[in-house]
Amino acid sequence: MKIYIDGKYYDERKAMVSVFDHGLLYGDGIFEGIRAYNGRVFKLNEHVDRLFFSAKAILLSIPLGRQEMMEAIVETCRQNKVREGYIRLVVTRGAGTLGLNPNLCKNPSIIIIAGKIQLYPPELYEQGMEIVTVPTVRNLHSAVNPAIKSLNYLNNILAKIEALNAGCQEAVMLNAEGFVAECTGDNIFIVRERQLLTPPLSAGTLHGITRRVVMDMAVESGLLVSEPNLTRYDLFNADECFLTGTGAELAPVVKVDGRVIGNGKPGATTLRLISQYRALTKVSGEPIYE
Ligand code: PXG
Repeated sequence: MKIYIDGKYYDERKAMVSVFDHGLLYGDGIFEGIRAYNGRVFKLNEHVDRLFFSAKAILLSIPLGRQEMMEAIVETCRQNKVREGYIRLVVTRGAGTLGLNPNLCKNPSIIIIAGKIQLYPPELYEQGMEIVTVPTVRNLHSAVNPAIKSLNYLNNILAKIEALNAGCQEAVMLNAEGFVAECTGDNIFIVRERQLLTPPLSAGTLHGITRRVVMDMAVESGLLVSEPNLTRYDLFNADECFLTGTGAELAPVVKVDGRVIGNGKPGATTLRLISQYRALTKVSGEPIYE
């Protein structure tokens, strides 16, 4: 595999960053997880936009423009002959001193890895998954804003550990007020009386790109879509529940904290949205090979 680092391609054994990089020392940096389907990079513009918004929020100056960044991503796919896969885009603060001061890190580093995706097993999409609420609360807006896709994922990793310890693959994270925020690497939706509901961004959720696509698809197919604050009670009493994310796509949920959702099987609306989403990923995106 050839890894892009700051404009050059390195064999994966030689792709290295400094131990003084603040991305490593402090989690000071940002990232994106992007998918390629059928020789196209899905929602490339949206991912690059979100990367630049994250950068702005942490006062990180990305040494490439948006267009150059998109070209670097597509070229890294070409270098690795990727048609289907997962692209990890990372921008770190760069090498500095052992102190926190980011101003001493003169050169932010850009890393692009285009490889294979680790998917949930196919049975999970047929049978649905079980998730649990965990004790670790989602970061506050006034602390590390959850809208920033930062390299500091410890909040989510702690929640993931708690879910795995409970025998589940994903965790529902609540915010400090007790409202549902999101999962560790996915946004969450419920279907109730033909309406699609998902927590508002103000509840402490990432501006998920899959979330946006699903909301747009749902509106187009005549569903009512809204973003009210949701509680665990709303999840328990939903007709259907599913998660969205670049990796998971749409993953049906059939049990939350031991409560069976709907009839305990992936719901009709969820299944319809899954097939609509899959159809879209096959035909839409930035072509890698002209
Ligand atoms: N919430 C969080 C906290 C995320 O990290 C999503 C929601 C879904 O957003 P998108 O834009 O992908 O629809 C994410 C992103 C991985 C991986 O390796 C995936 C994410 C984060 C970190 C790693 O699969 N999901």
